[in-house]
Amino acid sequence: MDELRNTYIERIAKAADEAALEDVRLQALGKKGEISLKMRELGRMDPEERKTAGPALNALKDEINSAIAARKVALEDSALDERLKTEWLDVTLPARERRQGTIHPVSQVTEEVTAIFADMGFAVAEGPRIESDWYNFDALNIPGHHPARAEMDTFYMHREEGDARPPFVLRTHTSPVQIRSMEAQGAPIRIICPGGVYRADYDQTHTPMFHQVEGLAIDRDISMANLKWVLEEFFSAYFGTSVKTRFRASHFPFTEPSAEVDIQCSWQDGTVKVGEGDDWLEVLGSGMVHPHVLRSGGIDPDEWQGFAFGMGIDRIAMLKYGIPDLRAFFDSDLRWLRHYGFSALDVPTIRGGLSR
Ligand code: 2NM
Repeated sequence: MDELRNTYIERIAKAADEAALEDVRLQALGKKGEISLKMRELGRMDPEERKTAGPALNALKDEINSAIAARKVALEDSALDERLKTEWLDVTLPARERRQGTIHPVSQVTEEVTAIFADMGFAVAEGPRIESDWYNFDALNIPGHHPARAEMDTFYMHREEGDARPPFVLRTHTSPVQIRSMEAQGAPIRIICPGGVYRADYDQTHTPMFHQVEGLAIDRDISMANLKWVLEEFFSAYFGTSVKTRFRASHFPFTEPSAEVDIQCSWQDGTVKVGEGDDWLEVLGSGMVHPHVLRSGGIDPDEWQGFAFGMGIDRIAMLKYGIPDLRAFFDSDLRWLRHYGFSALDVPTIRGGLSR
């Protein structure tokens, strides 16, 4: 028994890794291991002999199992010590750089515009980009023969021969949202409607999809004077400097009277600067909402009146942030987006600046 014990304790101590240790375990305690075989012999012993050999073999088996377990822990510890000598981590190193996306100038400017108008009591309204021709044209007092309705400017949804549904279009302006808002909430109302619009046009200064923000204020006594104040307040806040406006008489089917609005600017070396100098830049269309349009929205023009306006978001983004080419807005060029995009931390303020 002592010989057996010494043999295996020594082999366990000499096992150099876990595989060698497992070999030793099998030699002693495996199905055909030396101690297992000895235990099988117990059956053939006489009772007196079995009384001493049985417990002794069991004790030896336990001792060998414990020795193997202890050796296993020792091997694991020394393997870990070995790894710790060569593998190490400098936790003071800076983290690996992670690429971050940017906020598109159109999104940023939409937020800026929204913040400024929200401060003047305007809510934001949104609507579908696919509209019936009633919401996009008829409701806005745009007659069937109007050039804006011609196929060349408007994207019409495809219709199979014999399809009796009314024509649907990609909205050419966000005004349908204002008709829907008038229908839904009635007067008084004060909203802006930002969003993408579509016109079949493509050159240096036109893309077939672009962005507009339109505004609408209806109450019992709203006038052009309120319009002028709201727009000057807006442009001054947006550009972060006092901006003069110039109203020129114009014509739109949905407003009467109508005015195009210019903002004060200067030209130097081919670049424009807003809020100084004595040149003018056209940026906006506006007017008093036509009685036909109020009626389309379910509002009684004998009781209510108000102003509406529309401008291009892409256009005023280019002016404020010195972006030269409109078409690049929609190219998804990552270099352009990194250059002209904004950090998610640059939160627009009502003073036209950014806060961090
Ligand atoms: C413009 C110019 C003038 C306008 C009118 C309306 C509505 F739906 F309320 F009648 N929304 N926007 C409007 C008026 C838009 O864009 C150049």
